[in-house]
Amino acid sequence: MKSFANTIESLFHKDCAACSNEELYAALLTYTKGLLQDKGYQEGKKKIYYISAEFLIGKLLSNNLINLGIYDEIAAYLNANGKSLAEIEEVELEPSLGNGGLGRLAACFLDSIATLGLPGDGIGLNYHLGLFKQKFQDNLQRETPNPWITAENCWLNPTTVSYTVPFKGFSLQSKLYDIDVAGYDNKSIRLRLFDFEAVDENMVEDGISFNKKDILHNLTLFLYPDDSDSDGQKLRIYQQYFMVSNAAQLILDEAIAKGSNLHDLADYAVVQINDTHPSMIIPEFIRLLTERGIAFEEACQIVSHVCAYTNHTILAEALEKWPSHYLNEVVPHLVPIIRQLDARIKAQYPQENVAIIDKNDVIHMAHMDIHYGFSINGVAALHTDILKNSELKAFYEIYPEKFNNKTNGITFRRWLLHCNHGLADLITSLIGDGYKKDAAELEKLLLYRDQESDEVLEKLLQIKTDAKKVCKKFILSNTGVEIDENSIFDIQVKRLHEYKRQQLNALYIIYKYLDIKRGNRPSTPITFIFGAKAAPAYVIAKDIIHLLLTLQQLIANDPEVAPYIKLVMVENYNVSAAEKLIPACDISEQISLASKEASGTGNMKFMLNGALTLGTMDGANVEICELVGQENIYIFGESSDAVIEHYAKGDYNARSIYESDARIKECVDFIVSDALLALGHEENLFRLHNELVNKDWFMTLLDFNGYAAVKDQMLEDYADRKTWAKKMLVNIAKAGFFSSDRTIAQYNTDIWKL
Ligand code: 26Q
Repeated sequence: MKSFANTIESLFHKDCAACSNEELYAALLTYTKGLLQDKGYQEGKKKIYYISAEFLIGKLLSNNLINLGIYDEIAAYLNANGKSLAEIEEVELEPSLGNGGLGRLAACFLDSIATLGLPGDGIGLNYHLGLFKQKFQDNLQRETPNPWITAENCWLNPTTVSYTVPFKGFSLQSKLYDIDVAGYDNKSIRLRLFDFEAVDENMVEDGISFNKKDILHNLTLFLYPDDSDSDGQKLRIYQQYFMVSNAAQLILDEAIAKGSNLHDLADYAVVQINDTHPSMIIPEFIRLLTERGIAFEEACQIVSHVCAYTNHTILAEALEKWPSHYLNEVVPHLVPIIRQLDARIKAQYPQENVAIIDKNDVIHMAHMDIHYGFSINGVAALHTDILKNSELKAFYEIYPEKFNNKTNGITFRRWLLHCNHGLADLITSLIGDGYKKDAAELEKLLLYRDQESDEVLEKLLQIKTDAKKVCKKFILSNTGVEIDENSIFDIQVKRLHEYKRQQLNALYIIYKYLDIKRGNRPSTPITFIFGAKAAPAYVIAKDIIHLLLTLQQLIANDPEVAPYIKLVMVENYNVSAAEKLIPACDISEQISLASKEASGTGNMKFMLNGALTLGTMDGANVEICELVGQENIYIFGESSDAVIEHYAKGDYNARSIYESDARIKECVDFIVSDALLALGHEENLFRLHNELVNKDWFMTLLDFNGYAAVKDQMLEDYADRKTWAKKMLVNIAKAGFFSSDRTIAQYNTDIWKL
């Protein structure tokens, strides 16, 4: 640790013990950045460019120390000097450059690309303000700006790379910043974030509002500004085009530098398009290639061998479609190219449902990706099946060979080694540390289940209790609420969306509340933990947050109920909060309406940390269930086939369930009971009540009884600690499949071929 001591000395002219946590963070950053650069970058003729509007990387310090193999050494050195690495980590601001699953997946993929030693770059935007910070006020969500870039002490490395990006009426000169991503025991790769100089952080007014039309000052100011109005949507197109034009120029430059004549671009570059947000890279490539003298037809061929598309959602409203006049106002030079791409398709496939431009002159970005990409993948087996057999059926019939599945994964460096040292150490003591590079080795843990090793099972339970104590501290500082580490931790953390059905969980809590009032007390106290941000313009999602916060208050104030159940809603749920919550979880809530959650990745993180899943047969839950077996997971709810049929027939009727089932009616009506109205807002609660009774688009009431029965069973099963611990062990042992190293290896074998 001499070299680290030298860094401290040269920066601050004093020794470690005399430094503040802020100074030590600065020293660690300088030291780590130096080591990352010294490692060098993965090189190769052909490179994967993972283009994404989001990279939800989270804090980087500890992860880098782990991947550099110096975490333990640094932690011990700091300890010896009376310092705590965990406390120093608090100094770092989290870069929340993503909304949720899609952005976090991109971050996990970078870790795995680097760890597997593949030449690759992530390409995105350097948003100055990440996803808004969430504050609770009067039981409502408030949004405030979320800055993460500090003048000094930041992971961004400025570069001299710069491109001109043409828009209607003006051009912008970009500036590229890099963040190094260390492979675990391997070289680094780069996350390349494009920005421009004139961004004005002072233009943010009260909350997170700002002038959406002032593109010359706001282009990279915010991650996904509220796009509920047309100015927001246009800003989004400005951002997307800025991202992909820079990306395309960079990719062509790098290929040429390695000897490409551009006709052979596919030998040098493969582009993974992360959902449709970067889809304009297809016409942009064609624009740049034709500018360089390549004929249009050949340019189409070249692009079709370079671009591959990943679909992350089956919700129709999330599939991007832009009226062509929007693109005309922002990037008019792309529109004739897209029209030509569309004309080629219409000539070959006259049916309207596969057209790029529909009869209303709206451009379907996903359709362009499917026609002009060579691979289309879903993110879990069920999701890919639904794409093939229903959502994208017409395309699957044209291009069956393009469709493939790549079940998502998570990086075990962050989601086990970093966030759960206790569990990682236990696993290492039992099966060695081969699992850190080959996650399939976790299956060796099954031996201890088969042997019914009391010692191992007890250790596992003790590690869970320890994690609950850490989580308890976090929740106290985050919310001011004190929770009981001996209670059952039931956790649902994810974006707030009706299809994810936080409202189903809330109805169960109401049922439990009423049941306790009637004298039926649970034998073990339960802590229901939520964390979720709602999109600023998503009214019902915000109403659900309001319900949860109001319920939290009601339960805490009720001495008859408070000893048995507690509800706590964590403020500003983000990656750092996830790292504290996931290791502490007993019951992992994965309760989306079957067919709606493309994969989920939180489900994998919880399983890896020894939580048992309570879930529907949706997304990757299906594969979790197959791996652990029915006896190690708690499944309920309508099947995806049945749900798809309900939608097709339009035969779901929430009101008839509400009227015919007394328990459901009682729970739903409690939302507008005097008790809740006394604490909450009439407008929000009545709107939500009305939504559930008269619409309930995501079929909450349909699954309520199944959910309540299985959850009750699960809470009862918790009491048999040994049997529960065996189930935990099986879940950990079977989690190896969900390593993003496996996912990335499959992308490489089947799609990228590096
Ligand atoms: C689209 C149009 C206009 C404005 C915003 C958007 C938009 C923004 C973000 C659409 C989608 C997203 C994010 C989607 C997302 O996070 N999907 C999740 O991807 C995960 C990784 O594959 C899956 O595990 C989740 O199931 C899926 O919901």
